[in-house]
Amino acid sequence: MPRPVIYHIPVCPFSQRVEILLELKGMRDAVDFQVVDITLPREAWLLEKTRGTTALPVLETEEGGILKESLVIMRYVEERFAEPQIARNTPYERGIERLFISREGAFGTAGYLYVMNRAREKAAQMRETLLEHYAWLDDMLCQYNPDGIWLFERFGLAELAYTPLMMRFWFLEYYEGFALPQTERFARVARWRDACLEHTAAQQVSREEIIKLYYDYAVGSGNGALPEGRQRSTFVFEPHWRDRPMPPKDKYERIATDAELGLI
Ligand SMILES: N[C@@H](CCC(=O)N[C@@H](CS)C(=O)NCC(=O)O)C(=O)O
Repeated sequence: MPRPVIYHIPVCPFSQRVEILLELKGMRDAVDFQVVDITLPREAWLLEKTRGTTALPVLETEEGGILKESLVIMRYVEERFAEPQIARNTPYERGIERLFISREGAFGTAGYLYVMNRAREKAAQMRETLLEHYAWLDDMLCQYNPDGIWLFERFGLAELAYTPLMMRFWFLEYYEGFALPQTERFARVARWRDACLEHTAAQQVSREEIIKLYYDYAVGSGNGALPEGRQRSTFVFEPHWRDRPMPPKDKYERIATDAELGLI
């Protein structure tokens, strides 16, 4: 049976959104996920499909139609495989869901800039910026479901848009010592975050994997780029991340070698 294809980079938070959605629907096999190696230049056939852009995921329909942007792909999958429906039922609740999701880009950027920062004196401000986003999420959760866990009564699109990003932010705990303050201001969002991280539909990646693969981000090199003095990216497929040691945490002091990271 022909199926839509998603070209994706393993451990990418954006394609994980679609994986979670399919898992919630019990339809993991409805889409064929094809892995692209982020450490190599994109192949010409793929660039032809995307008209030159390199960001993934990209979905290709059975008829050859191309869709980009994980939230667009998420809505396509939700509508194409309509039952069971994961989006909210009423226009008003869908509006709240969309409003909640509307900050995912700024939230993700805040966390990624923070982990990639190499100027120690800027770290406190970056932490503050990220905390402001968490505070906004807290306020939304308090407004729409103060006593519950999720934004509504179950894990839905709002949760699956943020969960992969909050999982990547394990790199902030490890490399920056970041933790949500245990105060009233963050109590509601902490409860939501903890439940999101543990949800059975969202277990495609592990903390150890993220910490090991994103070491290069922690020393300022994103998207498979090589940090100074290194020959191999922490995103290479071999050696497998399980066989590598936990990376050093001293990101402001130096860049670890390929050997130290278990990459050769
Ligand atoms: N806003 C996009 C972001 C996609 C994105 O940044 N993907 C990363 C992988 S996690 C990527 O493809 N980076 C490599 C590149 O942009 O060339 C989405 O939601 O799909």
